[in-house]
Amino acid sequence: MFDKILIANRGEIALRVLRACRELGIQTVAVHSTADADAMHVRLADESVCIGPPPARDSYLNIPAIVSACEITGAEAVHPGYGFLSENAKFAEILTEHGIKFIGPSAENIRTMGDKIEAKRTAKALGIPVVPGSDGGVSNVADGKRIARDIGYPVIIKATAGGGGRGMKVARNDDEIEIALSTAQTEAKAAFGNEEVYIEKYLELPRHIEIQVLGDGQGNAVHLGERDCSLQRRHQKIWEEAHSPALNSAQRDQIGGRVAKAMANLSYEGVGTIEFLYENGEFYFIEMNTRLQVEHPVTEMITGLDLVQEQIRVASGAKLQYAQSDISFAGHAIECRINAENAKTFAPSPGRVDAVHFPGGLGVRVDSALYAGYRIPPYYDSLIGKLIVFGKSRTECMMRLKRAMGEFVIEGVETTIPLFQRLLTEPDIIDGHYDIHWLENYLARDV
Ligand code: MV4
Repeated sequence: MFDKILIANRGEIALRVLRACRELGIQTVAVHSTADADAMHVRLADESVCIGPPPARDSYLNIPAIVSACEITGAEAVHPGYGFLSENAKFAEILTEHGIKFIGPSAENIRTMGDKIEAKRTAKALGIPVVPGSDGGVSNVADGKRIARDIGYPVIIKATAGGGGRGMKVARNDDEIEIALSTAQTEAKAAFGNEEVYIEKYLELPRHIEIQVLGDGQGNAVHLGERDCSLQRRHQKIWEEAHSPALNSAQRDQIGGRVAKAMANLSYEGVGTIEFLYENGEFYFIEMNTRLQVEHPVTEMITGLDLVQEQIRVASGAKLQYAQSDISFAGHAIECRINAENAKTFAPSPGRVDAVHFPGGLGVRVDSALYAGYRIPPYYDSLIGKLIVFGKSRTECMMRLKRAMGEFVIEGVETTIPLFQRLLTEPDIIDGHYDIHWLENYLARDV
């Protein structure tokens, strides 16, 4: 096991990793920008190193500064958290070259899944059901029309280097292909420096359901069930739950089993998430995330596993301690993302947090690095905490969530808490009847 880990992140996830390290008896090194000198993760870590000015590219994305921080402190491994360098294959390679362990999958696996066409090819070859579409990139209108007619309209055009929804264009007939293709290519070039795009059948009303996996890089892998992340606004998830209200255990076992087998065949190391669109009882692979995710706690609540400790164990060379039959699911968990934003306009609301009181009690977990007097800097994303609630059933979980949300006090900045207060009275939310477009439709009629 490692003696010392450097945490290349900030905010609640830096704290989350720090807690896992402390329980394992591992020393921690925090890194921070000048804007984060007073951050909680810096205060709680055993050591800290300032790695640059506030803009992320100069600090949290500054690879030489992070490698230097490892060398100065003698950290043997780096946990990247989520975002920032967590899916940067080059970073994983550079750490390896310096004899530092990247806590995560191989650079090769990261690179494959970062190329959305390669990811689909790999998934398909491993027996995972994918959305019907072009087998590779599409560069001209004639090919675009031929493929679209083949799979049937409507279709969606996506960037090969994309992900997270940027640069996607829907086409509903031959006439729309030309403009959709050229717009998608232009946006892909501008956003990712790569104009390659591909075509898929457009699914009109799916849910977003993702499967959590854990592998040891030695050919063993298990699935840890699914999360339903359909409630999103502009491709930002706000509410995640495990299990999905739409699945039964037979469906879960089937898709989970397939995914676990595929990851075992890849010799995948660490945690990963296979994202699907789910419509009319069928799963369609869209992307894989090769990192820990914001919403990992709902999986922890229903499995009892500490996913960050599992990441660290397999990174240190340990074999998986569990076969699939050792994994069991109990109860229901929901996570609400608390952002420092106006609950109606979603305008960021940085500034001083004057008072904080977190909810507690049975089945309530708050992952947050907030404290009274903390100044939320304007440079980073607006997530300031996550309320995660567990119950024996979804009904109990919802009752508890309502109770806990009512206890939350954050004064001095605006937060998304009022949005959740309203959502918790909506019949569709109470019943679990929602799809990927539900929230935007709700906001369009309500605001
Ligand atoms: C799709 C789709 C419909 N059909 N692909 C958006 C983000 C990216 N990860 C994939 N996305 C979508 N891909 C096909 N073939 C609809 C979306 C989509 C979406 C997906 C998940 C959650 C919210 C969404 C909101 C709008 C569009």
